[in-house]
Amino acid sequence: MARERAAGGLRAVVETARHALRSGLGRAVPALARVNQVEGFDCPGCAWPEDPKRPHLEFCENGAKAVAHEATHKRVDRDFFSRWTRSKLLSQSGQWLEGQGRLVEPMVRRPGSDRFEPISWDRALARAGEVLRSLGEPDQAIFYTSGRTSNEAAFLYQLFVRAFGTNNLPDCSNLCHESSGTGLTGTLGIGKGTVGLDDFEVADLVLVVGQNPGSNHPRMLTTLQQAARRGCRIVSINPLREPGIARFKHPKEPLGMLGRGTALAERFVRVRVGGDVALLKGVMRELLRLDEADGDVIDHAFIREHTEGYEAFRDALLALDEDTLARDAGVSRDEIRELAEIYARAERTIVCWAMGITQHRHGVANVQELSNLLLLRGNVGRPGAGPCPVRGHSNVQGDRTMGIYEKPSGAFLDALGAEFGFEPPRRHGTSTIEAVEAMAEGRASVFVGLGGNFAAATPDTPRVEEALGRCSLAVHVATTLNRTHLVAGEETLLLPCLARSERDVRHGGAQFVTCENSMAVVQRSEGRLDPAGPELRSEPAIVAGLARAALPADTRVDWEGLSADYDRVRDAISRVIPGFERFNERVREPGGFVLPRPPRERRFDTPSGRAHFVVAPLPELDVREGELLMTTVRTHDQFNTTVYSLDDRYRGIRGDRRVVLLHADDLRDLGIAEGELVDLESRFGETRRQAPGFRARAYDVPRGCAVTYFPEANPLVPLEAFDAESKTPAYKSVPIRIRPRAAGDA
Ligand SMILES: Nc1nc2c(c(=O)[nH]1)N[C@H]1C(S)=C(S)[C@@H](COP(=O)(O)OP(=O)(O)OC[C@H]3O[C@@H](n4cnc5c(=O)[nH]c(N)nc54)[C@H](O)[C@@H]3O)O[C@H]1N2
Ligand SMILES: Nc1nc2c(c(=O)[nH]1)N[C@H]1C(S)=C(S)[C@@H](COP(=O)(O)OP(=O)(O)OC[C@H]3O[C@@H](n4cnc5c(=O)[nH]c(N)nc54)[C@H](O)[C@@H]3O)O[C@H]1N2
Ligand SMILES: [Mo]
Repeated sequence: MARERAAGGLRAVVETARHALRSGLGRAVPALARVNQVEGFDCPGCAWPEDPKRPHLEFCENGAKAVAHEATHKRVDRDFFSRWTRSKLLSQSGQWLEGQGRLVEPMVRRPGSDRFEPISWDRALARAGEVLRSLGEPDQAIFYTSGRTSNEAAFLYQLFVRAFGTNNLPDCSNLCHESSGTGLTGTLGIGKGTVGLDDFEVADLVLVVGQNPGSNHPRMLTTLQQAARRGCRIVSINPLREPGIARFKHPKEPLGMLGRGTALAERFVRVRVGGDVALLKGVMRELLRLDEADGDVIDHAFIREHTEGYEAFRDALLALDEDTLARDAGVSRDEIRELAEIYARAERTIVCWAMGITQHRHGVANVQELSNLLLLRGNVGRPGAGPCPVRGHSNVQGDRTMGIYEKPSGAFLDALGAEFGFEPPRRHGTSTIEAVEAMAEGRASVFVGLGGNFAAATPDTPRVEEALGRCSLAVHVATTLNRTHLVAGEETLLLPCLARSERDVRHGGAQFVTCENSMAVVQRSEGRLDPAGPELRSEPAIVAGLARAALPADTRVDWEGLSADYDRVRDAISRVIPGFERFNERVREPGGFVLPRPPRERRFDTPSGRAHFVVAPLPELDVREGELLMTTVRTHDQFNTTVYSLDDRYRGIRGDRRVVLLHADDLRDLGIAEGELVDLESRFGETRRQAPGFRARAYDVPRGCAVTYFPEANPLVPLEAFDAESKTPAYKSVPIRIRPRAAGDA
């Protein structure tokens, strides 16, 4: 199957239309017209910002799929559940479950029962409250959040959870950019990126590291296209030469569909999986040499004035051996030298990164090396330069800003307690990985999920499913059916909520919510479609209902009032969270407002007030003879655990997601034929995990590496393999062995 030469183009338009048709055009088309419009709703896809200068161009093929998926005409209602018991549903794939349509009424599965039955909202909420109140300790409950949740729902949720008495607020960020937050807080004193779209208008180099924007942030291609047309250089650092960032045809430009499209990345540095620290150290060592030779490469004035730790950093770097670095990076010394020269010549550099950087046991080290790289040339706090961790879910960054965090700061808790007249708990709560451990060990017995698909998104699928299954109760606030809803809890409550694209009318009238994108812009989002069913409730209303059922009646929080009129939630936010002053007023201005990011003015909120150079250790990749280092990636046709089809169009792989991609020479050395069915076995220390029945495919992957898809390969990712500081799972560096299927295995 041929790979695509350019992202976007006519094919993207065809695919969009096809997907809309599958979901029933009636609801999808008006919905698409409203995505990311000033008067519309925030795209439920990724967190890339919309360009205020191009408001009518801003939706993409994959955003359209996300909208069409929630605008489907299909319904998972009581009729559906009368036909489908839990055991029958358990044998269906995740793609099939998601494809059954929208959840439209509250359902319960009672202990010991195989059936989901309808239940009224009052009784469902009362039951959740009853079980939560019966717990000996508030820490016995886990409250997970996925990143589609609005600021308003997230704020109410963390308030409820803390008033209940715990900081057990794990979220998908723990699986995603936690390494970025932890790494950047240590180096720059801020947990998010510092650049805006305007910086892309003046940058002269953009490094795209461990990211596949063609599939996962398609609107970023428009930004890169504009930059490339002005002569800005784009370099991709990635084991794969992702076709989605090689060339781009803008689907909305009159001539964009035809021709070859704009060349985006001019250079692909094919680092080996897990080799980024070695590569970046090699580049920075070369920069020191160039500076010795020509001067003017290292920004010594910036380093003197604004940073600390430079001497120790430089000395550690000089002590490293260049050949070792090149070998660990899996690239030649010449390539390292050339990359260093490109960077040294660029006046203004932006570094973008995503999961290829964060999801390693050395995820924080990766992020800190990127920060070191920027600091060396003073590429922080001036136009056209800076770090740009590209977020995943559309409001994952906002959820964290709202306090969805297991390790909240004292200042945040003080402000929250003062606003609502209670003493929030100070003990840290569980991250996502720690939540699995707590459930597995019986320390936690209630799981509440505000969106997401915990069982499929986390590592070590069978172990996580077992841990979830040990809970006495699971409560899921969700739009569509997924595996977690089936495996969690002896008793299960399914609470169906409105989707982002749907109208939300409360007692206080029509409501809008707000989201924060990857560049810290806070904007309003107002759903316009008719709700998928009359019983659906908004996330803020459901959270308020849970709070009223679970908390003692005498709390000072006016849950009813807050969830009736989201302006009241925003007023509370404006008093609790810095940067949200006059929230209601400013968010009503077109384009919303931008949250402060002090490093833009070279102010660093670290103990010393300076940015830090960090000496990150060179990771020891634990790969033995005969093993490959596996990374797991998304295809072009999924949104995380929601799989739309079995195709991965840009990479030219169709009709199968249970594949393992490796270099043709590795295939040959292993004695495996192209297309052969193989079993995979991963190793952590001496423990092994198996996943049977993957099809081996030759692909342009660096030698010694293997690529599989998320979530099919998650049973191979060990729960214990995570970054020590950020607890981000090492989804992108798992040592595996590949074996031909034993004779007799079908
Ligand atoms: N359509 C769509 N959009 C999405 C999503 C989706 O599933 N579908 N998911 C959303 C979410 S939550 C997120 S977090 C983002 C994810 O967006 P991305 O981070 O772009 O997604 P991934 O496919 O996980 O992997 C990114 C890239 O990392 C590379 N890579 C793998 N290992 C390494 C390594 O060791 N080093 C380097 N340098 N690169 C490596 C892979 O080849 C791949 O190109 O997208 C968001 N947007
Ligand atoms: N192997 C491997 N595993 C990974 C990754 C990887 O790269 N490799 N990436 C990780 C990353 S970056 C992330 S972010 C996580 C994602 O982890 P999650 O965020 O937990 O997973 P999603 O698949 O995004 O969740 C999909 C579900 O959310 C629900 N949903 C959708 N829209 C809404 C809504 O508006 N409201 C509510 N309440 N529910 C809604 C639907 O029921 C849907 O089934 O996965 C992680 N897992
Ligand atoms: Mo993510």
